[in-house]
Amino acid sequence: MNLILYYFSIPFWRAEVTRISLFINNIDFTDYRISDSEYKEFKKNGRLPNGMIAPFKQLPVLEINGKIIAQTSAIARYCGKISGMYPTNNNFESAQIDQIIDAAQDINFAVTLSGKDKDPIKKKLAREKLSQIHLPKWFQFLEDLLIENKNSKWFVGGSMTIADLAIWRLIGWLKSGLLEGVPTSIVDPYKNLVMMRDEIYKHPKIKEWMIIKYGKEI
Ligand SMILES: N[C@@H](CCC(=O)N[C@@H](CS)C(=O)NCC(=O)O)C(=O)O
Repeated sequence: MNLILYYFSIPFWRAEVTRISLFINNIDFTDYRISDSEYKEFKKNGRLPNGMIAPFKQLPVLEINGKIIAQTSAIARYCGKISGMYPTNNNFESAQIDQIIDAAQDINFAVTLSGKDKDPIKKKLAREKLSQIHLPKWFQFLEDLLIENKNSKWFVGGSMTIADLAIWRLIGWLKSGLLEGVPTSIVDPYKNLVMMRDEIYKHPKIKEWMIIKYGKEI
């Protein structure tokens, strides 16, 4: 199978959930990182470097044997299935994973919305609301789901799934300090989220990925 993932050269959850699920399970793929000039072209007409058109003119997209699939969640599920990080024979557990990935989409949307206002005062207020109300609410929901799964430190079942990878990388973004008005300590009160995150860092292939791609643990 020929797999090519197109995304920017950043460790953002939308791409990392897929890249890492493939990498740590030794599934060959091309990690195509779009350059600035390629993205300029892409913005004009949705054309990818391979000449094909992305269906929603958004990234990430995954090329599978010459055909294109878009949408983070669809791509993550596809790669989760082929890498063994998304169940193919347990509909309940797969729906449990879906609800986490959909929550990641909702959180991402709330963050993007809070940064949209051009007026710096309005943006500051939106980011305060995000940090003090919206993110704590979402983190508590996620924390409760982790507590509910008494079997393990993971969101679903007894092993790491694409749900854990997605939230781990989403949290990495939210606590990175790159988001104006969002403190780097934002996740600290949620002990189970922190434990899940720490557990991911113990995975030797994930350590290897970070060193190869980013030169350090991120
Ligand atoms: N619903 C899409 C959203 C993807 C998305 O917003 N991608 C951003 C980059 S992170 C993008 O391509 N933005 C350009 C645009 O929407 O025109 C998904 O889940 O993949």
